[in-house]
Amino acid sequence: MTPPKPADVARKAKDAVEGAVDKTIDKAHELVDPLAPGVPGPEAPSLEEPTEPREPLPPKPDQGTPLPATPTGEPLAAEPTDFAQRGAFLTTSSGTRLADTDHSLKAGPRGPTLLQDHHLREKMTHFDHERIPERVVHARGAAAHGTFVGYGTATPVSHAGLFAEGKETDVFVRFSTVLGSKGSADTVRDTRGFATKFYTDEGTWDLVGNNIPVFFIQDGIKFPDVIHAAKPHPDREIPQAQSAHDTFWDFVSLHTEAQHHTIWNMSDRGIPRSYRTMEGFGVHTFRLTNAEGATSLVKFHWKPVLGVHSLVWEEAQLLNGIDPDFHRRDLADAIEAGAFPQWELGIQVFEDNPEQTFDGIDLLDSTKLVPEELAPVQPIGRLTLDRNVTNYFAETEQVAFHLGHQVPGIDVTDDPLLQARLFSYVDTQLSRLGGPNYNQLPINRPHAPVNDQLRDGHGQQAVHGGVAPYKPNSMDGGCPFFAGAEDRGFIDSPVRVAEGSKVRANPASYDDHFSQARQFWLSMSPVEKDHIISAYTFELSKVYEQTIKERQLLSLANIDPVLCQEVATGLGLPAPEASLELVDLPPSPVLSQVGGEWPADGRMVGIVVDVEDPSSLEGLRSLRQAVDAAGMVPLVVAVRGGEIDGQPVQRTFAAGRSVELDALLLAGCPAPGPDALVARDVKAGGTGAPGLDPRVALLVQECFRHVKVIGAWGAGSDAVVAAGVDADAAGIVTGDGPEDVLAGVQALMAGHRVWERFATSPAVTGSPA
Ligand code: HDE
Repeated sequence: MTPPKPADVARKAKDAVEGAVDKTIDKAHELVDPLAPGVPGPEAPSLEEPTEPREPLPPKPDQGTPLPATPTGEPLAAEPTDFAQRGAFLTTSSGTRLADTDHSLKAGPRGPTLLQDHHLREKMTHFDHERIPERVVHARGAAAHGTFVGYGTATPVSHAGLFAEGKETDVFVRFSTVLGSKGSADTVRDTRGFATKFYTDEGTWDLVGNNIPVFFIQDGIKFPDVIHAAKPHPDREIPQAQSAHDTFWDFVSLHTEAQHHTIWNMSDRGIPRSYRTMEGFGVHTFRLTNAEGATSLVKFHWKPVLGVHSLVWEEAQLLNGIDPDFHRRDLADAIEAGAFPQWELGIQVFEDNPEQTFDGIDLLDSTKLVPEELAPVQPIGRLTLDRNVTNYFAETEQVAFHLGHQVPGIDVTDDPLLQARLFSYVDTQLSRLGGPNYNQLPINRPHAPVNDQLRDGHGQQAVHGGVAPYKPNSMDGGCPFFAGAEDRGFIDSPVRVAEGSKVRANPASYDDHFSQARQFWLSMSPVEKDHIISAYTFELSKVYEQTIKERQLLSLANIDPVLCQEVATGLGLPAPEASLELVDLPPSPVLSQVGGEWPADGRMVGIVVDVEDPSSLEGLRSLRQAVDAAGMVPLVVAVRGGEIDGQPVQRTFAAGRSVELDALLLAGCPAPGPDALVARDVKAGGTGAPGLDPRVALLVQECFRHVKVIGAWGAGSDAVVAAGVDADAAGIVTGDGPEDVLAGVQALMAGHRVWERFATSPAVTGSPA
């Protein structure tokens, strides 16, 4: 009998896992309201502590696990629960059933604890070692499982199997902030990581990118410097997770190659609305090889199907307190609600010429991008994230990315930033994950056979046979053997390297630090320019040293005089003249986030109801269903929790806040509730909104200020007036009933926000004040 192909076994195992999950979903949906985010689990907890022994509950319906595989990549036909706790009884780690875990073993009820208490010692020792070192950068992250499907369009430039038409590859994606500690807030101003592990059947490929297409430095040897400068000050260890402090601005103003990345951080890209609405970039130029051995240079792009969308700064700041897990929650809730986040992977393709340049742009300089207008992004596949993690530590924390995880058809270039990364990632995993066998952790296990001749070490999970882990050998029959191109071996591209003397120096092309920062500025819409001005002004106003502010203004003068003047005015400093001639590259409109239309899938829609007014509750069920059917997530907001008309109240006036929402629907005009007292809820201290609960007034005013769409009908229209916002302003949709208002709201949400409601400053529009 021919043995089954590993890929088939893997698929079968995956189907088994998904079958189990589907059954759980069905069961869950019988029991809970399927429209509510935060579905607790497949079974509601009982009020009394359960005492009847039973097996552990199955995973939640939205959760997935790493594909069950051995440490050497052999698929296992196992259930996801086979790797979780099993059996009905509490046991020691060695499987002995226990009768008690609430009391230490003592010499009498009031006596000292006995050293003999093996259970106490095991429980405490394990607990004492639960934490591992957090990542030195990108410590805070959130992740999900999914699938990548190739379009076949990359085949002319790469023979990598995962790009073949219709080929499905399991993936795991981890998003992150860079600067903050593991417990820091999600919505800080920062670059975001976008790291993807493709478990291809030709080995694992890691594409470890960011949401910004350029980097602070050109040479990896500067990485410790930029990170030391951006991390909290070593004396007081503040500020946490942000760049608004002296050492960051000291570094970027002295090391001006960082200015291009910095203006991206100061733009709306630094405060994404969600991970789902972020672009991703491989940043470096990579080298692809096709079946004939011809090479091309490429840059990778992830394009979110939902469009690129950001928070406004006040929202980001409020969210840091109100919901520090905002991005993490959004990703998990969207997947749970079935609004699966999707991106298209695309490539910009350049000729692999000896200079490694394109249209005068040095492709080995990671502080430069290639405008998409010059080299269009060609779609090569689609990524869908459809399963949440089951265990944060085992999956999101233990996943180990490495740029050296390459597969045939994808190779690296000589970019000095990329070259240093090829060293750093393995090195960091050694201390983070405690030894050299981190690729054997379940989330890192390849989905391809592994025969690496690597042996022993801490945490070794494999039980290798044979006696000859060396090459050449005859003792193990010569196994393992080399794989040439015909056996899909990885062949390093035999490209010529530039000859020269050994130097610690950059090529001359790396000296241009400002032209593309200016191009970015010139590509922005007026409202985005205003945001950039206010971000620089905010950050620099937090800097104590006057000289550092002045030095950064010198850089801004070399980007744009208006930008420099406006920030200088905000800081109360004179604006310096440019020290370099400004280079006007053509604007790249695609860099702007404003002006397009995108699907509203998974966007949060608040529905304010008045529990005292029956007309407000009319059609609530069908409205929630209509919002859900439109792919969005309804959140009912009312004066008290519980249920209304059989529909769950998901936010109370006291606990809800506008910043969680993308749009607001007002189905009533609720009078001040019994807890609308400053002593109970300081938010109730807002000024006069006659007849309207002051918390609802705040909700309306904030949604208005943050240029979100607001819809109202019936008494809801009175709430708009009572809240004191301009009912005739752009993006306020009123109508006779929920259906037509929802349709109008949804149409406007395609533009993400109602930007025309913001008056932009004369400085950026060029019109007189
Ligand atoms: Fe990283 N980076 N990096 N980086 N990076 C790490 O690796 C490093 C750079 C990026 O979700 C570390 O496993 C050096 C660019 C992401 O687990 C570490 C240099 C880009 C993640 C490391 C860079 C990135 C990391 C820390 C300059 C975008 C999170 C923990 C040469 C293209 C991955 C770890 C995850 C993580 C080193 C620059 C993206 C220390 C030396 C450029 C998304 O090894």
